[in-house]
Amino acid sequence: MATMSVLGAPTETGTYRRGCIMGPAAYRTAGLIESLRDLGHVIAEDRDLVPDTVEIDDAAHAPAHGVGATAGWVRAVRRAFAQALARGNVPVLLGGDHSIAAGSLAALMDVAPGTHIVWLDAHPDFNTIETTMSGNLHGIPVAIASGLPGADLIYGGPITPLDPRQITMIGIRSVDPDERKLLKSHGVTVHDMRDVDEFGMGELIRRAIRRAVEAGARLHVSLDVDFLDPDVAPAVGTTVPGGATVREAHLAMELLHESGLVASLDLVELNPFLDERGRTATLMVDLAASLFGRTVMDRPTTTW
Ligand code: 6HN
Ligand code: MN
Ligand code: MN
Repeated sequence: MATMSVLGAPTETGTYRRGCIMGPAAYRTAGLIESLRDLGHVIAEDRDLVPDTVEIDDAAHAPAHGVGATAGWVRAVRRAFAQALARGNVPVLLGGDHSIAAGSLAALMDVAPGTHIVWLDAHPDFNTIETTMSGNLHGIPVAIASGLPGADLIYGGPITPLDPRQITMIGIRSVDPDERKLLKSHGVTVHDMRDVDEFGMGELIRRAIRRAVEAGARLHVSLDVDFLDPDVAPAVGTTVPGGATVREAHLAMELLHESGLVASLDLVELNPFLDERGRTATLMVDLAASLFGRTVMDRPTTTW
């Protein structure tokens, strides 16, 4: 059983569409805290963070927008997430848009630098402040945590960069042209939906687990709502058809749990304003419960 720090980061400055600010409240309404407690975990803290005040001239970084506000969130998240890790807690970060993962990833490199990242998303979020075409900073967290352009600006100081070879992305189906080049040149392992179709979700997750086992690394999971197919998870601004099914997502979570390596989680991009009677928030809570130990039946111990 784990001791957990549930950290809400109700931000939407990294996106173009309002509503993610309601994310943390929707997860709690959908029963996140009770679900984790029912599994035997201890919730040591459950609170929403307050962003730092950061003055940045947004106009100087166009088309990027909301730069100062996003930097303020990223810095506050980095500090709180690092503090939770340093206490030995499992941080569960509730977004908010995906820009806040720049904070959780940097915190991991501050406290547990060998950690491998399992990035479950329709998008790689590997644009830099220079390649972003939309200007939405939820498209840059992985790149800036890896020290690419935008890192100094957003973090306001040095970071220990993430080695992109520590990352496995699964579910990818929307990549920008410059982003594609960066992913290749930096050696990120990207499993697009074609890989999911061809090899199966279970095999791809097992590969990520085996890589972590070989490296002696723990795992951080970053779960973007749009990893899921929009038919089952409509509450997200950046829907892309052809995503993971409910069963594929649960299999991913259950295997990751069985690895015994998961030490932290981001739940991001939920936009409750776009939900249908809370079904997406409820599904995300069910997935988090699977990741932290809920099973239908007990299972024998798996070897990788
Ligand atoms: N997300 N690549 C697009 C952009 O605007 O840079 C989409 C980003 C989506 C962000 O998945 O969190
Ligand atoms: Mn994302
Ligand atoms: Mn996405």
